[in-house]
Amino acid sequence: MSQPNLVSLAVQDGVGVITVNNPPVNALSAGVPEGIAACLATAVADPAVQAIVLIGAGRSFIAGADIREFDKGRVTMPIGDGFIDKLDASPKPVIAAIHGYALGGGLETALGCNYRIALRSAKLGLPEVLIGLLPGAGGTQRLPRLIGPKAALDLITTGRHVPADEAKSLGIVDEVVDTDLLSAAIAFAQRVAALRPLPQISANSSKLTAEPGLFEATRKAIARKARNQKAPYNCIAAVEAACTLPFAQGLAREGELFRELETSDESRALRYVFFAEREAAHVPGIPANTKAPVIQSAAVVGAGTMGGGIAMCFADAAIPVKILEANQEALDRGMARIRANYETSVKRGSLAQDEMERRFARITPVLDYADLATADVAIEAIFEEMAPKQAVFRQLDAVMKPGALLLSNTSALNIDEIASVTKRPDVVAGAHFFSPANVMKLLEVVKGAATSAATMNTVMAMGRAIGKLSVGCGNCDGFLANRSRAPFGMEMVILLEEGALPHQIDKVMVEFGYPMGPVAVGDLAGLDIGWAARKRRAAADPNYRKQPIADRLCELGRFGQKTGAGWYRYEKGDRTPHPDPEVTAIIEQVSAEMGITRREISDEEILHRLLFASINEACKILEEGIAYRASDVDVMWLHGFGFPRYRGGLMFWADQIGVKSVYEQIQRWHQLYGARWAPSALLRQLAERGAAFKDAKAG
Ligand code: T1G
Repeated sequence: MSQPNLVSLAVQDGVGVITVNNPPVNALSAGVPEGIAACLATAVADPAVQAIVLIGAGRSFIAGADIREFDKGRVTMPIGDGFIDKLDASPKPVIAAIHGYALGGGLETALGCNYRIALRSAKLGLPEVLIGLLPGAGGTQRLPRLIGPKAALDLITTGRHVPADEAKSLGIVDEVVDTDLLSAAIAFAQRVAALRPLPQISANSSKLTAEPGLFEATRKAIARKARNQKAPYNCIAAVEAACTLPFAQGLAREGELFRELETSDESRALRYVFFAEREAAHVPGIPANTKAPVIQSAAVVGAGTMGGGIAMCFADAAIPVKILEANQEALDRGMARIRANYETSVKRGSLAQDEMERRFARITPVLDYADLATADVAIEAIFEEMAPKQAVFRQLDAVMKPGALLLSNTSALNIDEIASVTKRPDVVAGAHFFSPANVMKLLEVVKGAATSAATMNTVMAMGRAIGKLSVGCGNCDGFLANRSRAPFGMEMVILLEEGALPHQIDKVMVEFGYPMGPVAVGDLAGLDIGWAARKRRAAADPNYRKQPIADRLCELGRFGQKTGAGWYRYEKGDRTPHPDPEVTAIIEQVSAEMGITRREISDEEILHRLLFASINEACKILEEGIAYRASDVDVMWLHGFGFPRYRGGLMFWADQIGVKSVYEQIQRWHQLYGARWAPSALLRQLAERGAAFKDAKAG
């Protein structure tokens, strides 16, 4: 059923202009495909119309099918009752005029047109694989016909957005203009109005010759990244069908392969993540789209690994940044590390030399706090101890201009305690970057008791401006991320004492989808860092639960990859972890000393004990209002701890198992192991209500 306000037709100088107006991104929601088909029929029937232009109102062409409608089962294929085939069959030339985004069903719509003209700033692509689908409206059949199977496979299996100029060089668009897209499209339409035959991608198979072994090679190339996933392989199979079947049969095969994915757990999880990442931008109590002052300049205190990475984030976003250290030697070391990081990117070809120089030049090393005074934001990134951090904040409070934000990169310490040494706690907040700060996308934005809503809003926006995914939360020991992850770490220690071995735990988590096992990650990060932190905690808290196995390894100088041995043994110059019988002996020795009789532990017990422990803690964090919504926990675990994206995140995955089953299992472990498994009140309530974790909100 078409809705006039969604799609309209106006005739201008013999050209029928069909405009899609479905903000915010002109998705092909119900009524849009039908509206396009109706306007097309009118334009075709109108003798005054020689050619037709399809354009989007507002900020974009069409950004694809309406992803929300998939979960409501409202998307039927062929999408919009085959409106794209009607465009393809039009007796009058149809020109797609593209600005903003032409993605998924949007690009497929444009491929159904005879010509495509784009604004230079436009982005085009078929990103369906990123939400566990494939281009199901003819994209896998038309794009290979237009640009060849190899280039089409690249776009379809990566889901990457292609800038207009590259789209032109690939042959996807016919013309790129810099301004006034509509006039250019109408002029283009008038130029081609009489040209016949009309170029029809579906009728042209001249480019469909695939080089031998292309599809097999592509399957091999994606194997590591596409582990446990189906969509990337169905994408390849669909393009293969384009090269082996006539168009109509290829379309039918595409439809079959699409339907295999539409209701898959993988796609439901990835669609959930799509919206969870956007929802995370909203902090309760701050209306969406509340304007935030733009950060024009920044300052970082501490040029260590984190400080240097944070400074690079600002420089990469073209924001000048000053970085301060206590002495020249430390400052030089910090700047040298930053330059080395950039040089690695240049060597890898992911950064041009001149762009590197531009970015490095935006970072100014200083020794005097007074040099930081005019910056819009100052971020403290020194080692994790309260007193030195408070000393930094006293200095910043003394020198920074009024209105400047004072942020701490602490990953766990109390923001209120830090803010308490300043006269402006309302502009103090946590900005917890994840290591390496210039690579990891997550920014945990921590609201202290006195932090103002305006400060929260500005820091959230600052994170997006430097390419981060900002997720807000309240203040507690370890905030949302590390506090929810800590029980996972503790359960891992206890499982090793009870009977598991490092390679067994890592095998379980890698098979589950993690890029690397948690034990091996410890060796990568360096076991000495955790050892130092444990010694500090044990000194401060006599009841602190010791980790005798890890301590024993460190006492033997086994700090991980950097010493060639940790939980695993490493060959010189090789990062491959090799199980080490010496470690097994140490583990068995410690178990014996602890009076533990080691037992066989199943892979499922390992997986569930590690993740259920954190699910229970995440529920406590939600009920305390520290986390604003369950999906924020998921976004943090995906972008902070490498949780496999196609599983949706910790809480979404738990919902697949079911709250009741998770609760009952935790109750059994509570009986068996005591207080550390005491179920959270929220978990019990959700189980009793038969509710899902995704419905869990703060407080
Ligand atoms: N469906 C529904 N809502 C969408 C949407 C879509 N396709 N795209 C964006 N939105 C909403 C989004 O939730 C947010 O809402 C607002 O628009 C702005 O988005 C048949 C099966 C276009 C690059 O995968 O990648 O076509 O939070 O915050 O950063 O083969 O949105 O404001 O309420 O992301 O400027 C394929 C998905 C679909 C593209 C803009 N298309 N969108 O990014 O804004 S499947 C996609 C994006 C398909 C066919 C198949 C990005 C963007 P709210 P935003 P942005």
